Amino acid sequence: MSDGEPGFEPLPGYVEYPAAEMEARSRAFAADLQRRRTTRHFSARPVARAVIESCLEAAGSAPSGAHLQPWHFVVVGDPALKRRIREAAERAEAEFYATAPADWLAALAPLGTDAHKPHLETAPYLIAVFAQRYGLGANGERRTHYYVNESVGIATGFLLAALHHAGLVALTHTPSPMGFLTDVLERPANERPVMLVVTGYPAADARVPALTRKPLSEIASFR
Ligand code: IYR
Repeated sequence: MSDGEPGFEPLPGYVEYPAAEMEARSRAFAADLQRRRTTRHFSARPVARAVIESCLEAAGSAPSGAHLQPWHFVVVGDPALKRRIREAAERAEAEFYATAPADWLAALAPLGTDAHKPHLETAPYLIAVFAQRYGLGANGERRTHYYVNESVGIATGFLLAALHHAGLVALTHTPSPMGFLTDVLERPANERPVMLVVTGYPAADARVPALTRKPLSEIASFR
């Protein structure tokens, strides 16, 4: 198929901003994302399900290998399920913190993390991100998925940006190992758990480590 053939359509929804407006928008967006912080301190205050749905629609707009959209998001709001996930994650993390290499633990020290994960129960929603290693056709036949890690990473980035944009905070959590999520959330064998995105309002006394970000000159070069 070439792009002049049927099956293609004119670029929908594209908006060109005047140059000055483009610059101002790019600055404002960067400044808004720079305000995003990861905190482990969540309020139990409920969040409207409609907000989470919109943020997941934003995540699902991500580009993906061959447009196969190899992701699935399980939104866990049920307190009993959150408790099971917390208990399993804390078991896994207790082992991690007891056995992780010293340099890894040293790298984590400034973040103040430990095996204690009360936020997995406090926050109103845990969004479990699953990567579909392959797809399943109507008759159960396997369909190869391409660039799965990249695609799911981009979608999860969109999700984090959307949650921030909506005014929520989020914490990415990668319990190690996290195979228990497949069992607890009853996901099929073609899916692999990638991470938990814990989200909600911040606690009134939420704290974050005093971190700085690399300046532009360190993260980018122009040739
Ligand atoms: N999974 C553990 C440890 C951990 C690892 C990294 I790399 C972090 O940036 C943060 C934590 C935990 O969640 O505590």
